Amino acid sequence: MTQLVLHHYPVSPFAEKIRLILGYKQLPWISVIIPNIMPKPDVVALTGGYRRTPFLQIGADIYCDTALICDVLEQLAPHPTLYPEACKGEARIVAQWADSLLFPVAMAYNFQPAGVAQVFADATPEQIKSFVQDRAAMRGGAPRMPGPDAGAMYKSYLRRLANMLDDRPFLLGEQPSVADFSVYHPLWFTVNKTPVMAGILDATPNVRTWIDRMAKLGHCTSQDMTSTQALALSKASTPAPLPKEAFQDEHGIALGSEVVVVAESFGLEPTQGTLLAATRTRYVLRRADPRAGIVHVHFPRTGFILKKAEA
Ligand SMILES: N[C@@H](CCC(=O)N[C@@H](CS)C(=O)NCC(=O)O)C(=O)O
Repeated sequence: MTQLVLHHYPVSPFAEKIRLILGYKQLPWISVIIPNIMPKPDVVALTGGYRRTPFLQIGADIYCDTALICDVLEQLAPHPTLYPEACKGEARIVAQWADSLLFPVAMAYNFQPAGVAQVFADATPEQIKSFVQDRAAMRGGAPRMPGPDAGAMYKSYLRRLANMLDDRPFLLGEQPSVADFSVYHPLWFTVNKTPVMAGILDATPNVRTWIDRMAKLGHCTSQDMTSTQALALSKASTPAPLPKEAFQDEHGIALGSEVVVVAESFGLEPTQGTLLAATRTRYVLRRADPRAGIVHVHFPRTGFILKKAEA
């Protein structure tokens, strides 16, 4: 039985996307709680640099980015599907819209002073300062969208979602798809982590009902593991056979080259390793770490940049 180890922390919206998919697919999982700001030495030992949350570990294979994690979970457990045949293109497109456009708007709205006070109710001023500095560095110093502008955009987005839900229980039909999980996670944050901001949903009651419908999918069951145990698991494991799909060379970089993969935005910590596979949809890098052993780190092509490592 494949052991699915999710590295995450409770308030992470993108982690909630994956926790709920594990619930939908009824896949039991192992929970490793990771820090929400740098430094993350045990994370980086496994990923080689990538620091975003969540990532999935299966033995000595590390899967970065929730879009790729969705594909991995779909391969392991195709039913119920995240990509219903009738809407598989729309499902991925709406999911990408939600992860890249709805999410930052919702979070800029949620992180207005009243929401911040709720999220950080138990934090010290130093912890709040460290969090703010960490996220500003992740954005490359770019300011967060102003709250009132984010609020106006969030309202428009919620109206569009309400229109989609007028005549169906889920965004694209009778069953949930990956689109529902990507739209859900920022709204989950509004309702559950910054409830003082949740009045914005009053104008779209069918979105509220849909949130409740999604929440009922649950998280299946999980067991705790420490990050030290996760590193030992990786070291004791052998990476899975490589994907069989053909090599797709877009860069003039041969397999076996030393490369660097970095996200195209937000969290630009590079992962360096040997390029083992570059399929239509993903890269696989091999790296060696004293604590994690030989690890294969997987990235989706979408949202990531591949370069030859500097000699
Ligand atoms: N495109 C990424 C986005 C992940 C992301 O931005 N996650 C946030 C947390 S919800 C993050 O990494 N924050 C910084 C951190 O946890 O260190 C994905 O789909 O996995």
